[in-house]
Amino acid sequence: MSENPYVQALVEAVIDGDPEASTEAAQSALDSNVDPLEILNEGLMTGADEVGKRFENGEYFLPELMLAGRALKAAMEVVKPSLVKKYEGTDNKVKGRVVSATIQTDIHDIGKNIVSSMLTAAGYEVTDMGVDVPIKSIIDKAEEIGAQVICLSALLTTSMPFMKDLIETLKARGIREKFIVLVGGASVNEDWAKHIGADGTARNAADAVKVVHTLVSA
Ligand code: B12
Repeated sequence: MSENPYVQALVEAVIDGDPEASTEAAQSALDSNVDPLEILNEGLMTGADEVGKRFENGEYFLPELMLAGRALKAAMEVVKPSLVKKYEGTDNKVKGRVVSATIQTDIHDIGKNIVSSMLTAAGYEVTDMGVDVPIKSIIDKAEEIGAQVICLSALLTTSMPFMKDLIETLKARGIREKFIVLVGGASVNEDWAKHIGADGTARNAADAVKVVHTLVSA
């Protein structure tokens, strides 16, 4: 838990589903020189996890989840430029091509968007296909643009199996080895990544960039 009062205020603003308060808290945290990664990991994600818990407990319902989504998006707009700046390379060389998407049946995009933005800043050419993207479209796009990496996001236990289906489809088409497949999202962990035969996962966008760097340069 962050000691910074603005980061704590951000957590509260997300829990309250208040976009104005989350924007203000995120800006104040940046103005007081809090690392944007701390704002993301300990402000936005801590708030999101608490909202998730309350939803599971039956204390919150869909309207509260939607408001939390708005508060998260609003704060992310404020933090994104600083986060992205942190990852901007010094050269303009493209380090690799990435296809990123939230997998079919899932519309959560806040985490996926920040992963895409940070990979772009770090020098990758990212084709972000959006949300609820059918696995066939993701594979076709990856082939079309000659991607080295496929980044899949899923936040629902019901959408996560489509990650496995995508990998199985790559195998069936005999093209599994052409792509590094990374999976992520709140419910995804190392065990799941291993279980479905993915090449890796990461708990947050900063680690996602590190994993991509490591695997692409291996
Ligand atoms: C906001 C929210 C919503 C918003 C989403 C708005 C939007 N535009 O994205 C709305 C209201 C639309 C929504 C809808 C639903 N939601 Co919702 N939602 C959330 C909530 C509270 C926050 C998600 C979020 O944005 N987090 C903040 C971001 C920054 O974090 P993140 O997404 O995890 O991303 C980070 C990492 O995971 C990682 N990462 C993400 N993607 C990737 C990809 C790769 C390749 C890598 C390496 C890393 C990586 O990096 C990111 C940045 O650091 C979560 C709770 C939670 N703990 O996350 C529930 C949650 C995901 N939702 C849940 C549910 C149940 C639903 C609904 C089914 C509710 C309903 N009854 O309708 C619907 C499903 C809609 C659908 N078909 O997808 C459950 C899922 C439970 C489960 N295990 O299946 C959760 C976990 C809440 C809970 N605990 O019950 N939701």
